[in-house]
Amino acid sequence: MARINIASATLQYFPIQGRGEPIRYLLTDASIPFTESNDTASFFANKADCAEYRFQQLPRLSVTRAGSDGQDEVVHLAQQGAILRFLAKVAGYGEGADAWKEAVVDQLQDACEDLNTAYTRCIYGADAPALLSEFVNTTVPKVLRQFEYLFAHNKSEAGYLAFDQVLPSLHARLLPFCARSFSVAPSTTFANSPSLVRQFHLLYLVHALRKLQPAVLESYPTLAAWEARMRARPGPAGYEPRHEMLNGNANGQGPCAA
Ligand SMILES: N[C@@H](CCC(=O)N[C@@H](CS)C(=O)NCC(=O)O)C(=O)O
Repeated sequence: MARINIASATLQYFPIQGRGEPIRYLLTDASIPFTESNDTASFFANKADCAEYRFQQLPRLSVTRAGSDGQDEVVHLAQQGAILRFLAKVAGYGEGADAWKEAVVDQLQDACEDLNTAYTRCIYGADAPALLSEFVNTTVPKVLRQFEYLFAHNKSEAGYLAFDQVLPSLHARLLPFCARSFSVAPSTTFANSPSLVRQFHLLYLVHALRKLQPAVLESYPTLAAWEARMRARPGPAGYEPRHEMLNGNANGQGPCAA
């Protein structure tokens, strides 16, 4: 059993919202204090070092863990989805085991990844301005119609996707105040993969899409109600983005011409 000190969390990412933003939402929602590093020079100088940057990419989450000799060591985790799932587990976001509901929610994760990939291709591609218009007018309505259906047919009582979401466990909420470290138990303790992490991914994507098209959820009442529900959670309600820029260049920061 590895003792992880979650209060030591450092998120390294570029000084933009991007793939870091769903992680920041979750850390805030769970009241986990964290340090943010935007040291991109160090990333680019060391990214070929697999011990430091497993897949040569950011975001990266670093925490301290008690080594076998009892000494603390810093360990790094890459991949946005893995970081979100890890944080959700240690923060105690869980639901009753239901393989079907879990799979329904997993669809959202993969669909968000597809949407994010399509979005960033338009943002960073050489012909971004032309691609963005096609993206906003064709891809986004197609995907949001699919999400509207998914959410409308799998709505929890409180308006989340599939599972009702409570605040994380009391243990996690007390973490900043008393428990400076705790153990990450074997996976059986966290048999259910939490669904809220996928919803934080979508929450960020809706925010990014709204920059391109301010009325983006106007035709999707279930998604609009879901977004309001998510934004009313204590973490997101008081959330101030640390970074103004959505991504690394001027594309996509404002409304896109039809
Ligand atoms: N599958 C990865 C993708 C990460 C990714 O694309 N990171 C980009 C920034 S958003 C990056 O590190 N780019 C710099 C580089 O590749 O040198 C994840 O989900 O974390």
